[in-house]
Amino acid sequence: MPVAYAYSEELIEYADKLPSNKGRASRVNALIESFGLMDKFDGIIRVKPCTQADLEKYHDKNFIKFLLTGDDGLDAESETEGEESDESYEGKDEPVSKEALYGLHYDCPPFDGLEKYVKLVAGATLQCADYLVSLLDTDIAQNTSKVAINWTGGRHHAKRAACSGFCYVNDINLGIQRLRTKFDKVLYVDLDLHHGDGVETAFAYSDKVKSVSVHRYERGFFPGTGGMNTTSRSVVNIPTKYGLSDKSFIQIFDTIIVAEKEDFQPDAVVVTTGCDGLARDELREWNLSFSSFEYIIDQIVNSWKLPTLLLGGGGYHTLDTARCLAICTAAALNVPDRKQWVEIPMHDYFNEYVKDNYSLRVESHVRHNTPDENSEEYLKKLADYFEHRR
Ligand code: TV7
Ligand code: CA
Ligand code: ZN
Repeated sequence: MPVAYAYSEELIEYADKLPSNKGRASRVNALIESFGLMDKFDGIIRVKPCTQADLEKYHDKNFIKFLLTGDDGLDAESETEGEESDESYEGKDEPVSKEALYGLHYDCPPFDGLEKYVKLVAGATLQCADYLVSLLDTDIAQNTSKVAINWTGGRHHAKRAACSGFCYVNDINLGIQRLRTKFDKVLYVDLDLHHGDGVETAFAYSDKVKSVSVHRYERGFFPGTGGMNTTSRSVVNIPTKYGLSDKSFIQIFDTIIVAEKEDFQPDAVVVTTGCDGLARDELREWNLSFSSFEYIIDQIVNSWKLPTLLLGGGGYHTLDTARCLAICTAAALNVPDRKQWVEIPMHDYFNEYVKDNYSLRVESHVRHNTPDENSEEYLKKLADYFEHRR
């Protein structure tokens, strides 16, 4: 069961600088190491930065130039509303800053090391895709799992010419494009709490990429897209309400997501494993434990057995995200003794786990007093809607 893991000291060093997830990459990686999983991988993908040209395969050239250097080389006038005549703005037109134009503010501020960060994170996903592309047809035909993992990837909100929602470049779209050089049909599954709008937009008109996102959906909830009726042939949006439980998440997977996969018959799969739906996440929206992620990753990897690219995503309780992704890694590797793991092994960040008595399994921390607003009737309504569409 070949499972490859994207890693380099540089990747972890720079991924750690992401303002929304400072220090997360090193904690995730160190926990995976501490469970002895490094020796179980079929290969370690030694991640190197990708090139500017690689990023331009999906992104706008001027946007990338600005992101990497702080200057897009264009005359500011041509990007403000300067195209229209001045009179139409009655003399009070505010020039739009380049930062605002490219979304490089608020949720996505520039930071030290940004250029290296985007080249490494996108490079990691591209190298993972290359690993799957270079599998021999005889390997692919084998009845075994075939996986590449980049837990620093999964930047699903980034657009062709703009950063959005903590995402600077869309490594997922680059990875899907690369996979498509060998695999005809690619299924994208987005388990992050938020709607995978950047991936949906990129492939909305392609019959070869089907994008399935389950997410929190409510007026005012970021990014605001992904309603059920925005579903089309290659886009499946599964909107959910507050307090989603493991039982409901698994039910959505077993009914809707599995059926959409059967219908599409993909040749490869890409998964965004955002952990911001966990019960103790800062965002406090869904109410999930690690066990639903473990179950879903195990099903996708070890039951579907298609070439699979596993990516990260959100996750704002750093130590629970590390726990969850370590368990998902063990599930992908099909490590049977993971069921017996109860304690955090001694490692560099061991002391940070003191609050939970150094325990791994903190499943009991689901919010027991929080109702799952996704009622049986609501889940039935969703399942019926998608079934009738197929
Ligand atoms: C994939 N929610 C990314 C999810 C991106 C969510 C948002 C914040 C947030 C930003 C902060 C901050 C925050 C505690 C939470 C409408 C706004 C409101 C910026 C201040 N604390 C992923 C993006 C989402 C920034 N954005 O899917 C600095 O929460 O709701 C919004 C947009 C306008 C901009 N302002 C927030 O998980 C990786 N942001 C603290 C400091
Ligand atoms: Ca999602
Ligand atoms: Zn998210």
